[in-house]
Amino acid sequence: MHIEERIKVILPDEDEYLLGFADLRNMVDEKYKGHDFCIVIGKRLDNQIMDSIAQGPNMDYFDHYHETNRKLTEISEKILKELKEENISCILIKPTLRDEELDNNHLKTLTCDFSHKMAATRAGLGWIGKTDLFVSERFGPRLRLVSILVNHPLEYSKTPVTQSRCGSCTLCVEECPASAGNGKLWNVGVKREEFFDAFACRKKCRELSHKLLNKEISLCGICMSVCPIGK
Ligand code: B12
Repeated sequence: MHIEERIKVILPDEDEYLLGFADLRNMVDEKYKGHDFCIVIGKRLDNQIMDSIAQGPNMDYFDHYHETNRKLTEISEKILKELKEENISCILIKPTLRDEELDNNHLKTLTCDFSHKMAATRAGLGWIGKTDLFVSERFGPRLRLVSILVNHPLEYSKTPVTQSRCGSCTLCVEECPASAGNGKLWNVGVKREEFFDAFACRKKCRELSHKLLNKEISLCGICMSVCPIGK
């Protein structure tokens, strides 16, 4: 069985997960050099919980966020084991980073050295929405992502998505409490700063997390909740 097929078998439930393979040659940071191919997994978020955060985050969402990260990491570790048995060198890019894992530059740029969303568009799984969320056809933005970089070419069944499919919808832009999006449609040539203010988003996420959860973290999710795709 091909490695792609063996990875599919590891995913517990097709209704809950998206799987894609991306060619990221010339797109990964120097630090990941030689690992130019990528396995991207999206885990669907619970619809009831996502519907419940249209006005801001709650404790169910907080718990679900951690549980989803845990499940994605668990599945990724099974895949890593399979890859290592095939002598394929691999690097896991975790779903998120804890504050203590962030480098000094992060707070100045709000940018990590690897974008799961970029990997997901290159894998042909979806596009970037008007408030900078990755939007898939199947689950909309209601998912969390994890990526595994490998040094082994993969078989790509889908072509990369290079432009937004949001059309004239502006719901996430209107509902964002930070007014972080300006409504411009994304394509691969458009930089985040041209359509989305990540600093305003983070500030509002922290205000809402403090007020509604009494926690010093950056949770919100209103843009994910209001998107009509995947509801
Ligand atoms: C830093 C960070 C933040 C920052 C900055 C957010 C931002 N939009 O940049 C803050 C703290 C504000 C934040 C907030 C949130 N975050 Co956050 N965050 C991250 C993190 C750790 C890094 C993102 C990053 O480096 N951004 C830098 C910019 C440049 O890259 P980008 O945003 O990923 O997207 C650009 C590229 O992908 C590019 N692109 C896409 N395809 C292609 C193809 C080519 C060829 C090229 C050249 C470029 C390109 O287009 C995008 C716009 O320019 C990621 C995890 C990760 N490692 O990816 C999670 C992540 C983006 N966050 C996530 C979530 C869910 C949230 C929140 C909803 C909070 C919450 N959990 O309740 C909010 C919503 C933010 C929003 N609307 O975007 C999810 C998004 C899921 C989704 N459906 O999109 C991620 C992917 C975590 C995960 N594992 O699922 N986050």
